[in-house]
Amino acid sequence: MSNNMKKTLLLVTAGLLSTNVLASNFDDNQEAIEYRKDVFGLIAYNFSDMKAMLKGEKDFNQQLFEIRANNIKALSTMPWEGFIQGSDKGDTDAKADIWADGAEFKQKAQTFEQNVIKLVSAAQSGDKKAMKKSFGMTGRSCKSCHDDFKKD
Ligand code: ASC
Repeated sequence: MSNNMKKTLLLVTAGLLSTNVLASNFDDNQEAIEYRKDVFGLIAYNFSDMKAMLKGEKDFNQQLFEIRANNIKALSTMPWEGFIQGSDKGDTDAKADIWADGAEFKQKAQTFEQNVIKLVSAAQSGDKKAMKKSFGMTGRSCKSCHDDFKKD
């Protein structure tokens, strides 16, 4: 493979990491807002349950922990489709900066996706220390985006 082909392949792969925000079929802002809130809600449920297991607030169950990590991986690429142009208007905590500062938002979304991939590997390793580390990194990537782009 030529260097140019390798470069193209790399760029295409990087592009696929995040769902293309242009491809959506929502009827209006509110439908898009509800869609992304539903996805975030499922991510939050799965993440909180993992947190409870890591902190010993719930019994640690290796199989369930892996399922939770995989659920979040599947969900991690899904919210972005809901951020259609203009959907800072409606029942949402999304800041208009998301659209004004799209590259930064996309970067944070990709960092989250990448951390979640590492979280799945850590979960599969069965190594609690690795799980805690990846879990912390993932949580920080949630927070970093919320700090900039979510109204509190
Ligand atoms: C959660 C949740 C978030 C993140 C964030 C991590 O469980 O609902 O928004 O973790 O608090 O810092």
